[in-house]
Amino acid sequence: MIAVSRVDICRTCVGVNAAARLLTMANLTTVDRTESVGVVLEHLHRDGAVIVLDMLTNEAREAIIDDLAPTMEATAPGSKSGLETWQVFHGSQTVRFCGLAARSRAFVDHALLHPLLLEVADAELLGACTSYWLNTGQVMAVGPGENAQYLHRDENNWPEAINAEGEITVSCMFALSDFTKENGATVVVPGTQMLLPGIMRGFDLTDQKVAYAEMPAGAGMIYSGKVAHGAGANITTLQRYGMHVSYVAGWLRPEEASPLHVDRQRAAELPERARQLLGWSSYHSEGGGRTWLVDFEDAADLFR
Ligand SMILES: O=C(O)CCC(=O)C(=O)O
Repeated sequence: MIAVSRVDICRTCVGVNAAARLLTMANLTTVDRTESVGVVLEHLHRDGAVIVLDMLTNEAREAIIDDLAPTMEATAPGSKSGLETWQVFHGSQTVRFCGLAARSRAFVDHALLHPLLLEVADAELLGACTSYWLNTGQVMAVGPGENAQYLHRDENNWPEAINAEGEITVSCMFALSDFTKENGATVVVPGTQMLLPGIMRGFDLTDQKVAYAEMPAGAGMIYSGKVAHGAGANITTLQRYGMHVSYVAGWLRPEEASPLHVDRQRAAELPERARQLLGWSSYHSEGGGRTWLVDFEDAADLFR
């Protein structure tokens, strides 16, 4: 998840070499799902990421896996773009697909509308917007033999909108299978969320502390749009099954065009809050205009 124009910059500034991978000196904090949002935010602000156990019950996780199984089976690993930049970024052994809300009601109920994740997104994003929406819901299933992805910041999708003081995007990597250092657990560089935008050029990663988001299935890593991270290498024989969910400020264009996946009929079956997150409602700026309207009215009115 990175703007094409930033790829080369990021590769030089936070690219990871094998030596750096061995320097596992940092940790991310793991908290229970029962922990307060205040504590979750404290760790998120300090490290740029925090792992929360039991974000998904076993039942919810299995329901999502079942719903996504046909697409998982039908999707070949690797990038479909034909562009080298994206082939490198997406990874030749990684299965990726979006449109999760169209494919899985369990995704909507348990991930898109996850109460803790929405509380975190409220706290992180509502300073920069009056509402936020889904950036992307994406399967990121790292296959055996995959190389480590180069590290990047998700907010670099919107370089013109980056705000040094606050977040424009926040994410969660849900572990649909166990995440281990060996099978490609997300690599995070704690503290990099505090570096100024653009300061990463020339950044010497070997001096940094690298953490691996090792977590059991059902857990989720909530992370800042500013923290340097990327998928780890998978040296096992099994797939690491991750599911990324991110939100972005409502005045920014999301990575994924959700309403082109979730059509009006499907949207009508979903809770109102899910429809709003999926682009079936309009944006009202603070004291300013409204955008994403349908015949000058809020898109949400289509369902009233
Ligand atoms: O799969 C992961 O652990 C992270 C992948 C990632 O950050 C991305 O593709 O944008």
